[in-house]
Amino acid sequence: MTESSLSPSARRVQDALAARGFSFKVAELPGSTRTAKEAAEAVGCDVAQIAKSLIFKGKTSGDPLLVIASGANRVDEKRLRDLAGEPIGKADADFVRDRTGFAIGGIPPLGHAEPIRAWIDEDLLRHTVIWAAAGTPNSLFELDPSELPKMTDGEVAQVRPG
Ligand code: 5CA
Repeated sequence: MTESSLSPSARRVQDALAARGFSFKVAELPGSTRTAKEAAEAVGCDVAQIAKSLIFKGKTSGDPLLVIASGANRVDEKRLRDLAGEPIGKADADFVRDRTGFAIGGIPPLGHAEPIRAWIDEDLLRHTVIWAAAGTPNSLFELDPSELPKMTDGEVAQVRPG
């Protein structure tokens, strides 16, 4: 598939990558990548190599908080509370769409409607390559996880329980 045929949301992610100086290429796939499991099946990798971009809500600030988590991990909200320095609430689908510009199932790690504070799951950095959502429920891009801090202005942290 050529770049010019990307859907508008995937195109925004491709443009955001280019604007930050990355040459990673967004691919729109024939099958669903809506969940980490489906994304892993679509590219033939381990689910731990899928970067889930999860939006939470800071209860005091009302701001979105982004956690880029390994597909194998659950996010410990107490850890996120400590990292963020405020109580954490769930983000509903409308909040996610309003603040990121993308719908759940395709939230990318960059290219959002506004800058979003981000934390990066340290477990993602164990891999040489990972895949992240690219704005739609059937698009991904392959990346070197060591580029995530520069890509998101995020901080590497333990986000899983334990
Ligand atoms: N494209 C795949 C692989 S990158 C993907 O986006 N996976 S995901 O796990 O990051 O996105 C699904 C996540 O959205 C779920 O883990 C869950 O945290 C969140 N989610 C799903 N449904 C809702 C909902 N109704 N309200 C708020 N968050 C939701």
